[in-house]
Amino acid sequence: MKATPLRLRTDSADFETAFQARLHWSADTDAAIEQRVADILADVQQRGDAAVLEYTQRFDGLAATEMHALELTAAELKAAFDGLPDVQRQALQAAAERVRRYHEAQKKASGESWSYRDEDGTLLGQKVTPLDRVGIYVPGGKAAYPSSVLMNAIPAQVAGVGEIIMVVPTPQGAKNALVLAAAHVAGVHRAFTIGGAQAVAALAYGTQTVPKVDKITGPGNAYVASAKKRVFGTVGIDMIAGPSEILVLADGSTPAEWVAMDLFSQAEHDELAQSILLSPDAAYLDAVQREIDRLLPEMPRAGIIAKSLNDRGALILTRDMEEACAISNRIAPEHLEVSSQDPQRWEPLLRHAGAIFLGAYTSESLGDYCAGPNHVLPTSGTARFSSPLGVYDFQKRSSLIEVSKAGAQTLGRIASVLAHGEGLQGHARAAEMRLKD
Ligand code: HSO
Ligand code: ZN
Repeated sequence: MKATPLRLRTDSADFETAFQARLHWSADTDAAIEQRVADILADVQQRGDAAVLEYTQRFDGLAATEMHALELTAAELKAAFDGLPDVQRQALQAAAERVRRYHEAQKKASGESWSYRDEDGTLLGQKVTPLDRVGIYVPGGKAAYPSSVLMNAIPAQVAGVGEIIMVVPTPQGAKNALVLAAAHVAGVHRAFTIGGAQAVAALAYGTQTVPKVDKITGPGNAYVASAKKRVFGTVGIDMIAGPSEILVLADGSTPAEWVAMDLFSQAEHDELAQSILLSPDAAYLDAVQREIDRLLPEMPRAGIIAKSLNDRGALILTRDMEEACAISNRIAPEHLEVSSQDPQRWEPLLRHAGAIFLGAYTSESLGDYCAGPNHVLPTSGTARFSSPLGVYDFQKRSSLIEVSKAGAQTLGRIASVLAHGEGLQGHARAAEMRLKD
């Protein structure tokens, strides 16, 4: 098996066309899936638990006559944690602590209420409150990631969400001990072994047993993504994540095998994942290709890696590092590694990326598990306008206004003029009544 990412050079005449073609992919929405999801949502909305139980039996082969049988108790989550080998328990806890610390800093920096007073005593401010209840979707199949449980639940917990409800499908009843243990560590309050569009519907509308939540976060397959899109508006959602992406900017100073493995690390997630290397050093691109050839046969997921690199990967020769930075900004990758001796020099030039990993030692994979920042990141160029999942996704803001008697005079005059301009007498008079004569 061979993995040969497309070789491009920015100084060639056909670069633009080839580059655009490589970036392009279609997240085609399948009309049949859309219809099935719409039917499931309507059914769960109408029949509640009974519908969820039927779909769970049909799709996951899990028979239960009442929803409580599909609830994982706190004791069960704790038992899963206690039953892990020491190393796994410690790693999970260490990761959780680091993720918690990072999100606490995030809350301190931008997630607190604030207010100020005008000279006339009028108080203006913003009150930050956590959401009452959120649902976290955890995939159960080949992409069951305990690390994602931490990344979704911990920011919710740090935000102060009252109740965190996890759903995770367990086809044929097969539970993933690490996922349950992560739920325990991350402070999940209730958990149900349900999945798919039926779980999203249960969370969005509520059933006799599953409480209705205010927001649903977490990744899932095409059915889950479609269901999340449809219930948006009834509840909040985080984002619809596309396949993983990594872009490495390399000045040639990092061992080529490190970079080859970093490209593999995202390629192994998904055949549609995208791994791109940009460097002004042609010999270095050759060296990385040699390491790809050498290392690929060692990889258990070689098939997925090869398909991802062959279909969507690229090794791009740039004129210099500045040009590499400019191209990276155009791509706005989910993960951006600056594999350079002098990463601080390039960082100011980098504007659009979900997460930026600086220097040869900062493997993206450390960020996936335990560095601290969230690994739920904007993909497919959406880093141009959106941010990592964070404490702010589990909070909302209310404006606070307390107008003093003196303030009512100044504001009343302004409001009255503008209200008359809009032809709204009620508004104008409400303001005027508070003006002293
Ligand atoms: N890199 C993934 C997250 C993840 N990696 C979970 C390993 N486990 C997000 O793009
Ligand atoms: Zn990953």
